[in-house]
Amino acid sequence: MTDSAISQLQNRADQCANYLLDSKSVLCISHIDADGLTSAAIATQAIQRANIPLETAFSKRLGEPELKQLTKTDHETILFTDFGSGQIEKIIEYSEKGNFNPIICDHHQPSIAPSSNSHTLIDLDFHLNPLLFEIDGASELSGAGTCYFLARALESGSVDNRDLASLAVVGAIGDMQARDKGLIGPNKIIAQEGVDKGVLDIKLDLAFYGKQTRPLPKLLEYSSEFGIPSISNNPSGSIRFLKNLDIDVRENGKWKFWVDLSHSDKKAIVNELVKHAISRGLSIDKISSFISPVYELTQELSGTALREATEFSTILNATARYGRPDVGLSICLGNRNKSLTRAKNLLAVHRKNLAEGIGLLNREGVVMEENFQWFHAQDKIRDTIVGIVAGMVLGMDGTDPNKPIFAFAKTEEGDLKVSSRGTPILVKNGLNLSEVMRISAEHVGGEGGGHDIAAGATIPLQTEKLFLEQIKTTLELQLYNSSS
Ligand SMILES: [Mn+2]
Repeated sequence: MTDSAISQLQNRADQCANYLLDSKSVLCISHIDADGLTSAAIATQAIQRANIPLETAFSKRLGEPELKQLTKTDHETILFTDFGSGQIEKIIEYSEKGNFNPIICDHHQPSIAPSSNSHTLIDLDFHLNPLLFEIDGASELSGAGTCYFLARALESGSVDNRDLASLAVVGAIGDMQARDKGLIGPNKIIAQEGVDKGVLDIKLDLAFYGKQTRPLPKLLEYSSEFGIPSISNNPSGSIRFLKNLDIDVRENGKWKFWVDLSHSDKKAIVNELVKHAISRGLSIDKISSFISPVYELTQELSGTALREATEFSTILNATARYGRPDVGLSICLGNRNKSLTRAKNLLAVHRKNLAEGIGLLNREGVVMEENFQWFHAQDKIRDTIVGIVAGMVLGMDGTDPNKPIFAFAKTEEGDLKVSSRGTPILVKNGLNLSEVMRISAEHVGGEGGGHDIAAGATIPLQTEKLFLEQIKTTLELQLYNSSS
């Protein structure tokens, strides 16, 4: 990322903003995950502050039927957020026929012209996407972050949209864009603007998930991604570790939460965790990842699920992926009470489903191929969360951390959802899952795309075998080309 890349992105954002400001009314349509919800929330607030009439809607996918439906809109302009780039060829077709005026604000890989072999990205005047300016859409800028650039470009008079930076950070974290050292690239710039505006706090802290809402033993037990012997996935081991500490980890007969601890107690626990991990032979890389930048939303109460970006993004996934994006959007727009109660109920269901999905994988395992691994959940894991499960099991016992993973699940619509996840090292070696999914899906009459490190597809039932064969061929080409 260079300064000129940022200013090119800003110029394109200005172009899109001017187009929006000239529109009589706008329909904002967005994707149904944490990044899609925060994208819509940022765009919605910025457009409202610019006094442009607006309606906000969500869609699980953006295929031919959904685009056809959108031609019926009465709104002058359609703003696609967190999707649209992968469907840009079709969107341009509709636009040229005069069906609607599109603006796309996305960070997924744009579809490539089928006639050419070159990798020139299809472009249109009102297409805002970091990949057009050599900014990585998988790690440096999320859909919400892209919308944040649009929001800044929409400012006029006394309007200051920097308060929306906290939502942009939640979106980036929800799309797994943070690395060991935190957010990078334009995401990092946005986070700093949030700090300057007073809506965000960035501090080095324990990287474990659940510091706000999990009692200490659960916080330690659920640290599976760190793989700490006799603590991770070990309830009695976690309690034993805490009881051996020389600090008060309980109060009035109840376990404390991480956020309730004093600074010196936190430090003591981290020191003991590090000592414990060293004595059990955990790698230095793993141990140093215990501590990372943590993003807190200063407007939210400490000890609530909305205080930390990681937990906030989980709440949003729990609404949108269960058919209630309206609840997640409402929370992003600042509504609490009813919306939050609903979201917490959905979160309990989401957690149960994730645990069941992982349990299923532990029992049944994955099918190991030469250059990838896969599993078929049939209808035992919801199609909207099968990708999250795939990401969580990649690297766990029984899977190979050096091969991409593909997961199938049946959808309510009567076709198959395929989700895939890779690793940064695989991407460095040539893996581009967006391309794998697009080519393999088109091969069997479906559609697919996304990022190099994570992508999805929808394909007809009973085409798994052909699809898997195409994955194998495409992967061989990608990994062969990079090694030659
Ligand atoms: Mn996204």
